[in-house]
Amino acid sequence: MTSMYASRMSRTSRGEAFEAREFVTYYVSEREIEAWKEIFDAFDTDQDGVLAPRDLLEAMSKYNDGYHPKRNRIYQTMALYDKDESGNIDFKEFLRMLFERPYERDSSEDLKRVFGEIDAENKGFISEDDLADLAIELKENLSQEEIQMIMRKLDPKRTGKISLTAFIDFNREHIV
Ligand SMILES: [Ca+2]
Ligand SMILES: [Ca+2]
Repeated sequence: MTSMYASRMSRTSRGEAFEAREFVTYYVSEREIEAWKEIFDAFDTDQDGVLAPRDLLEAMSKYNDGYHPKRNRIYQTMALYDKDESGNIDFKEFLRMLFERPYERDSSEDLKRVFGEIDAENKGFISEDDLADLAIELKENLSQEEIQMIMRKLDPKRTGKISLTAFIDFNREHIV
């Protein structure tokens, strides 16, 4: 009971209340993010909002019936995804670990190609309709509201167009 309550009250590493919306991108819906946050919180055994190697070791022996994975292995895996080298994995890094796709590895060339695929009509920008088509293609059940939210992030000036530059910047800053 206590731990259920604690997970509902979960916080991010910086201490502010958790907002799933902030992590929504065009390929992960709010509902999915909430589900992953629950798993993240279950792993975060000391509930400080980040995963340290100790959390993972403890969680694994707890959920895997006493199985103790190799310590080195955990450190290695964590180092791979600890992009800001803080020594632990925050929720953003955790999502990146789950959703990293080959074409999202920070390369402008790859992102240009993805941009071109989303902008199927070669308009030179991505519109709200393009995002809606993409969501259908990826079988993500994004609501109109979620799509608009992504649109607002990528097109803060509300021009109705997402430029290639904005797209690349967004992908670098977010889960990718
Ligand atoms: Ca922790
Ligand atoms: Ca980190």
